[in-house]
Amino acid sequence: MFNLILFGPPGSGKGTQSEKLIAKYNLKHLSTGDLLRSEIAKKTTLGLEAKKFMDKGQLVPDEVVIGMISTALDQNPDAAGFLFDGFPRTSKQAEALDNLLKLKNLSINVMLALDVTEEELVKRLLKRGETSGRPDDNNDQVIRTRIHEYHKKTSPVADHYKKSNKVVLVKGEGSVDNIFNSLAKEIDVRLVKV
Ligand code: B4P
Repeated sequence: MFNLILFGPPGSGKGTQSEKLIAKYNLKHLSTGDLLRSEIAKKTTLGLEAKKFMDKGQLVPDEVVIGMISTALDQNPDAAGFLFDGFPRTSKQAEALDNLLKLKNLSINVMLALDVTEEELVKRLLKRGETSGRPDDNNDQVIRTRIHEYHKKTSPVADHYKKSNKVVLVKGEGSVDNIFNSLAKEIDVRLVKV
């Protein structure tokens, strides 16, 4: 089993690259952003609560997303591996993920971290906001809050996995295909060792 975290700030290409990676490597895609947006669309209690945070560009409370991932792991016992997209986003979530995987005798194989400048992130998100209908994409201030949350709460997650030498930085600017090839190269060298 191969378990991968695709890491990076908002707008770095996690969702974009995840779609291509799951197709090539037959991994189960677990995107907390997508899971939360689906709860919002269904107007569940969890979704309505999460929306309050997401619309402001803030992270949703840890317990909510950890619970969602725990359920998703249990629901996919036969997966060939997982691609975690947008999770973990805090040190507490990283510890919880390690523990949940350990209970199943699993672990993270690698964290691929997309490196993109802030100027490019804001440009991409504002552009997506023109068509996505996502309230967190079409406001410059909300986008800046998301990037601030990333620096304050999410970037320490990379330090957590650096301790076990699992982090690889990948240039996240350029064509989608070139970035995909760089990511695939890093996965391929690790897959032969599994
Ligand atoms: P997410 O859904 O995870 O989304 P994201 O960070 O905005 O974007 P992503 O990185 O996937 O987007 P992509 O670059 O692919 O989070 C949304 C919100 O949910 C968070 O702010 C938070 O409130 C909440 N949340 C989610 N997970 C959470 C957690 N674990 N804990 C707490 N809260 C959580 O796409 C961006 C744009 O760039 C697209 O338009 C794309 O087309 C474009 N793009 C991609 N690659 C490009 C390239 N190479 N060149 C040019 N443009 C490119």
